[in-house]
Amino acid sequence: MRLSAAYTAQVAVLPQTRGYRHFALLGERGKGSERAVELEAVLERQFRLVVPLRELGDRQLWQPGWQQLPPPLAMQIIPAIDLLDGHCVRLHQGDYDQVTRFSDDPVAQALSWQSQGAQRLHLVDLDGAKTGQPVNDVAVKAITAALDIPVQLGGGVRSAERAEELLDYGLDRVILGTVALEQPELVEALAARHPGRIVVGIDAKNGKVATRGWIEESSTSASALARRFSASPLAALICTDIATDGTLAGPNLDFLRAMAGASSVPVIASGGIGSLEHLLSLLALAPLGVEGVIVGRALYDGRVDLAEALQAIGDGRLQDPIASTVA
Ligand code: AMZ
Repeated sequence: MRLSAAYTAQVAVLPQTRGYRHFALLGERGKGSERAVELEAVLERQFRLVVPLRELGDRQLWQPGWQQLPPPLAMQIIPAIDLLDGHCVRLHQGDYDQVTRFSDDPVAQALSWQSQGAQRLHLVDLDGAKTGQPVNDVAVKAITAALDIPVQLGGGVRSAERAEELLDYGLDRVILGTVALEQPELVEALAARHPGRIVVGIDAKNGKVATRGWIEESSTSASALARRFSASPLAALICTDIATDGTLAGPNLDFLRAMAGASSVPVIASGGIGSLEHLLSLLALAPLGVEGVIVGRALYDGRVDLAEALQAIGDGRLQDPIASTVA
């Protein structure tokens, strides 16, 4: 977009509009609706007005132009509901002996995250992950029916038939962990049949893939498994660092960086979020392909306020790129 020479930029700065600061425009010839159209353009969030430095000394010569801004760094924040015997729980480092129960009403909990602005919900059937059999389908179906936002589920999905049954329930995405390690070709075939709806869950203990409720450890490295799927039409890789999961100690950024580097499939980070600062620290990985983060315990115990977090790092986040891009 190029601005007509009939307009000059005024030094006065409009107070931040939709998160950006903009120069006001004065139309020297343009008046009324013509000027209003130009002003409207000024307010478009993906552009900023630039004035060549050499012209700054002489206000009459200003030839303002427009520069497209890079897309703002943002990340999807996905609240997690882990289901154990019909209740909402969190485990510490995935240990089924260290359970904190947060709610006995999973549908109410899911609706609460939705009403606080969540754009997607992450469900885990913890019984399913451990036993390979679905145990929490009543809650899963009720949540999927009650919510308007897309819902994804992992835990115990060990066959193509089961994955398709879940998609038929109305789930937006199905996550496969154990099967992705043991029968990767099954996951690839599913992804080819349902592009953008199959997710691989890579759960890593000391860099190696863990399966079956994180009870079994393999000798396959998490990044090798990520590479295995780098050309598949998967919706995402959900990458969990088991050592940090449920600890609130902060995400393992090195692990996530390695996972994002191993595959061109978008990465969703999982594990360790305990504060807004932890969420902000993930933004540095957004350009590498980390597009979302799953948050559990920190939301339940109030350390992270979902609405505040969405404003800070979500899609509609406020930021002022002028301050950070002007040299
Ligand atoms: O907390 C745990 N012990 C746990 C957990 N959260 N075990 C498995 N899972 C999740 C994985 C993945 O989303 O993060 O279950 C899913 C994998 O299940 P499966 O049955 O495909 O391996």
